[in-house]
Amino acid sequence: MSVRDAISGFYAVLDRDDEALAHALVSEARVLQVRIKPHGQPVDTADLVRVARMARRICDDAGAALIINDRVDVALAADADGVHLGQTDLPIQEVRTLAPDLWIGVSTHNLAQVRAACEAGADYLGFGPVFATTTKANPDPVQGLDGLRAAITEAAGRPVVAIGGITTTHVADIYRAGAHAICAISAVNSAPDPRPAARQFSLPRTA
Ligand code: 3NM
Repeated sequence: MSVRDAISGFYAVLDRDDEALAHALVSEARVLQVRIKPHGQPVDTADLVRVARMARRICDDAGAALIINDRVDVALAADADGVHLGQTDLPIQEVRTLAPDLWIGVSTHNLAQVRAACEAGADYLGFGPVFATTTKANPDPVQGLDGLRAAITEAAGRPVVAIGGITTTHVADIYRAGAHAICAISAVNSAPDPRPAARQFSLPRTA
């Protein structure tokens, strides 16, 4: 699968060690990111690798791509397809040297960061928070749909994942803005039944 095929529609995030949740998420997504930070705190590396390998197996069965948040070492240990970097993680060039085969996604929160990530060769971008979020510790300022549209223009065709406070009421507006994918963590992972919740964030099919 190419990064462009993966970053399309619902971008799922596994935020806890929960095999049933992983199954539900990949049934509605082409990509699953492992991001486990309870209360904003990182977990033990050994635990993270165990969860990442569980996710790898489930992604393989479902034909989904696996991306690990922040940690290149864990991405390599779990044979992931990619790593997702924050603004304070290893620079893209360093990750390319260490792991030339990994896709690299970068979290961006303003146009300058979008420009820098594109110039450094990111394979895809996260952009947000589009709306207010309580999931991330110390989120950046809300960017709104106008900010998202500007980021997509700046990204010049590179896949953009909209993130931050996104609920089902925003889906049409976000795809209309030109986003390639939507990441919604609390709206899906905290739903009583995550699978139908996830389905609502998929790209609308053109008949
Ligand atoms: N990154 P929810 S916002 C992990 O702005 C993350 O880059 C963000 O969770 C960013 O869908 C965010 O529950 C949290 O708001 C997204």
